[in-house]
Amino acid sequence: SEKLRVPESLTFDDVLLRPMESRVEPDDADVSTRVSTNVELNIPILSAAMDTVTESGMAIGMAREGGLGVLHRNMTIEQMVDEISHIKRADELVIPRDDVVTASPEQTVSDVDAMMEHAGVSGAPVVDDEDTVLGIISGTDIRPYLEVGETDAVREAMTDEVITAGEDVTAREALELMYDYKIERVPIVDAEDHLVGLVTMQGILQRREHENAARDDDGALLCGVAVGPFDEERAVAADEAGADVIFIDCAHAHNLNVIDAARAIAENVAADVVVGNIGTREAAEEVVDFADGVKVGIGPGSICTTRVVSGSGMPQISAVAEVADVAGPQDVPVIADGGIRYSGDAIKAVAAGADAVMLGSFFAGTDEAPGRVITMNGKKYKQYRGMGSVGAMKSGGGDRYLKDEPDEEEDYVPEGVEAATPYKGSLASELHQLVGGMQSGMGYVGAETIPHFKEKSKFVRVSAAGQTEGHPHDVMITDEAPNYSPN
Ligand code: RVP
Repeated sequence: SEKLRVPESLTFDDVLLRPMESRVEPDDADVSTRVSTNVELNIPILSAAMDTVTESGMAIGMAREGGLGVLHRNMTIEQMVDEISHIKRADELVIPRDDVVTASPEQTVSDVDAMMEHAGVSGAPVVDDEDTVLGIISGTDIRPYLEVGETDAVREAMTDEVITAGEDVTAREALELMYDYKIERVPIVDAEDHLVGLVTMQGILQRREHENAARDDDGALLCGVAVGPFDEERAVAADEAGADVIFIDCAHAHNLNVIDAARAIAENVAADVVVGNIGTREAAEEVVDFADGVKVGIGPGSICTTRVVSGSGMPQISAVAEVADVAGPQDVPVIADGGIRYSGDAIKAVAAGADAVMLGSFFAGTDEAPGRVITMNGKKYKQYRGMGSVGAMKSGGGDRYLKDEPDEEEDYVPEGVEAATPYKGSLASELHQLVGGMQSGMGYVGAETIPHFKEKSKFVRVSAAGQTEGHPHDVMITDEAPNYSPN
């Protein structure tokens, strides 16, 4: 039958990168990339828009390492706006006035000590009712209570020859002041000496530590946000709050109602708009004319049951390759979303045509993911659930999979499961392994940049026997490797 003449489609384990002549050392491989038309990253990695993966803590961690976190949408618009501003302000040079903890000259020393401890700061500008800076008080001025009594006024204990700077101060100038005067914080004042902000040594050092961070033109960390296709209000709010990339978050973006709604959102926001998920050439053709990026993945996710429940899906390597065939020539970046277990899978997705990859389970076990560590049988885990699972849909994410939410729990037809994933520690060490493995793949292919790698790399087909050969075999692993665990 004609019906049974079906094209073959492939996924990660079906292929390997063909090793090629190379002079590229993995460390020298440049992994910077574009995630959407106007947004560049220093590593080609995104964390998934899932309520057990990406809130502001993860997004800050991802951007500091050069990638991008995409905030999930199981939260109110107000919470989303707060989360965006938290990310945007995380690495700010000048802490704005409203966020600066200040003391008043009449407060007692013990009172201000308690206040600073509560706020987690070790010093505070002292201001009068008009916000004029009178001095600065720090832990060392008061902590030992050597020269001042607990009930003395701050006025007695503070340093009143305070070094301040103007609003246009640069990090270098602030640092010079700190070294010259042996101080750790510089209040920022306007022409009338009114407090408008604060620069701290800790803040400057933190920025220096993350040289590879993904930042916007103002130096703030990049931030991605997921919105439902029919939630233009959320998209506009995210845009106004400073989101750099808005992800239209849908399990089947080739739904033409979704495409119409996504197009309207793209016309009404300044941020880049990435449309997904899709998995075919035909779907790509519908969106490349207005999307700033496309996201690929129908059913590859570790917690996803879409293929089992609906009988529909596209093995991920084929899906990425099909979409890239259409998006590549239009210069629209492609993101491969879901199914990545190892760094090798990530770089195979790039070889298939992706500019960046998105992962959920890989990051759900890190400290930066929301949720607490649970212990089962003496092993540590964190919760990880599909956004199409009953639990996640009940907390508001249902319209990724359904248009109308049912009233009764048994009325849900979930396309995801609720699970646990091994606890992994810090995001930075996970990313180190992931990016290092991808660079290693670029070394085997002899490509120094992601665009060159995409063009040059070739696949070989792997049989079931070849698959077995590729994993550790005929041995018992005695020490766990940081980047490998048997499935
Ligand atoms: P993985 O990295 O394999 O854990 O996959 C994460 C991806 O799975 C997400 O970015 C999303 O596209 C998809 N997902 C999220 N929830 C569900 C579901 O419930 N089916 N799928």
